[in-house]
Amino acid sequence: MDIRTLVLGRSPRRRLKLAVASITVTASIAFTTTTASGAPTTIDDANAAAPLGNVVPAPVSVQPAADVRFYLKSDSAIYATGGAATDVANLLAGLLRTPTGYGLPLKPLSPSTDVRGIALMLGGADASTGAEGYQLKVTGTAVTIRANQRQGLINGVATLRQLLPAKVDSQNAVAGPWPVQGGQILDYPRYAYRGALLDVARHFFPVSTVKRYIDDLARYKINYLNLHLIDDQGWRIQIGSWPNLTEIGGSTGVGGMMGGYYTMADYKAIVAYAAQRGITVIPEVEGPAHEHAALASYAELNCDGVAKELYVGYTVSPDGILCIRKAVTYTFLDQVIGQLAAATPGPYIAVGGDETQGIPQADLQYYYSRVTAIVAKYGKKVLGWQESLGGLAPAGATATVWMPGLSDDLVVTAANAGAKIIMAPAPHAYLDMKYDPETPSFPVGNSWAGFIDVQTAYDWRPEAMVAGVPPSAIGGVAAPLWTETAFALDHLENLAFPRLPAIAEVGWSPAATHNWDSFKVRLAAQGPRLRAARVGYYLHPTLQWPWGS
Ligand code: TNX
Repeated sequence: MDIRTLVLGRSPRRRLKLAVASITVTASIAFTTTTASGAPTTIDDANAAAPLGNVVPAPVSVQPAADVRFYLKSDSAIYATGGAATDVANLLAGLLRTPTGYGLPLKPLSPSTDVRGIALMLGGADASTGAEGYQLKVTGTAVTIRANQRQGLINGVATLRQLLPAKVDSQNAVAGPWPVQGGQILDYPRYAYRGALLDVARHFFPVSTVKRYIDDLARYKINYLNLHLIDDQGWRIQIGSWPNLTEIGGSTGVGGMMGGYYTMADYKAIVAYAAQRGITVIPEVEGPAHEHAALASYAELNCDGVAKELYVGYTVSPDGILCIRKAVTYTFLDQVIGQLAAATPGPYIAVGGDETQGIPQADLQYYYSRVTAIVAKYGKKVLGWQESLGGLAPAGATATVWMPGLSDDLVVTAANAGAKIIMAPAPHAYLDMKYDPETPSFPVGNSWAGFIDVQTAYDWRPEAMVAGVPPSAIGGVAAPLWTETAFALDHLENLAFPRLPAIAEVGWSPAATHNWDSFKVRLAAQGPRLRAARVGYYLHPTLQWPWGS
């Protein structure tokens, strides 16, 4: 597919669509006071309980009880059955104390407890909830979230936050009331892998920015974060036995800007912060391409024994390929992967493997067999990009498709032989693409995979991306945020929101609930929440954003 034709061919139609949409939005602001979903459009509505189903991603099943209301009050408590439930209760209390100004003490929960507030119960949930699902029940006196595993309680908490009025995201104490609509929700994910990727290599971002992005992701039940720690333009993780990687390789970034790196302690802090919020960090060690920063840091890693100049270009370095047949390459990878594996409780190490076109297949196979053995030695599983499927043993491998059409034969063969496939198709899921030619404004945003408006981010089916991949081989979806053109938190958030929630819904919600007309109303209702939380987002003109957005 010629990507340039696609982009140029779409733009006149898109302009027309945007023009029509902005007329509709203007009209709705002037004349409408309620939307079909009941999303708040006036100041008074913003204090109301959200309709029970007004959640992103859409839950599996919602049964509202029209006349029932729960109110969180100053004397409410948060109850938990101990252990992991108490950890999650702590997380919830931390989220609710600031906006409500209430004490919300934590109390133990037993079958005889008279609950006046919110109860988190581990165990006894419907079997359909699986490892990550939950049941949420709202009566006049209690909100009860029940799950069989910790992850399910965390997901239930993410839902409850969206059922409280939007002001629950305020950064300071605000007046109640704090109603929640009565009824029941039963919910669990369609796919076990709902990933995001943050590129901290092209431009380095401080720990505080990564934590903030983790907070943003957790709202939408994202459960994996691929931290892209290494690329041509920068090496971002301190490796004890190889200090030049960060001293030299971490000193710069795209355009020579925003160098920096994480110490192992920083990395562990990020991993722990994410884990508390239900997100498993996957460290990514690129290779054999995209390794220019390492080759600039150590002469001996180069085939000719000469260290390269640092690379600060925008695209992939043509010289960033590891010396595949040199023994020291694998001593190096063993130590890097070993140290990262020791600091990573999650099951995956991402081994990169993209943009290896031009490297002989035999070399690629040799490289992947060595790297796979190293990852396995440290007790982890490999996650690669689609090109790596030519070299990875399919059983036990997981690979991400970023460009349907690029290597479909490899993907189909591997998927049929047991590999798990994650779908992150660039024309739908690459958050670094612009929304339209002017948004975000220059210099932020790419367009090589097309412009991605909110509907394009939402309207795609993982099972239809690569013909011949059995639906059972699809492990999930991912939303990468590459940062060649993004270098501030504000850039990251305005690219990710509101498209990331769209991709999160594709990954979480049953295919049967997929409906743009319903989604766009639920998504727009996130506006006042993101605004209150001071999360940057693009007020995309095709959505009818309610009051407070
Ligand atoms: C392609 S996707 C890349 C990245 C770039 C991205 C920019 C992939 C596996 N490779 O290295 O950052 O495009 O959109």
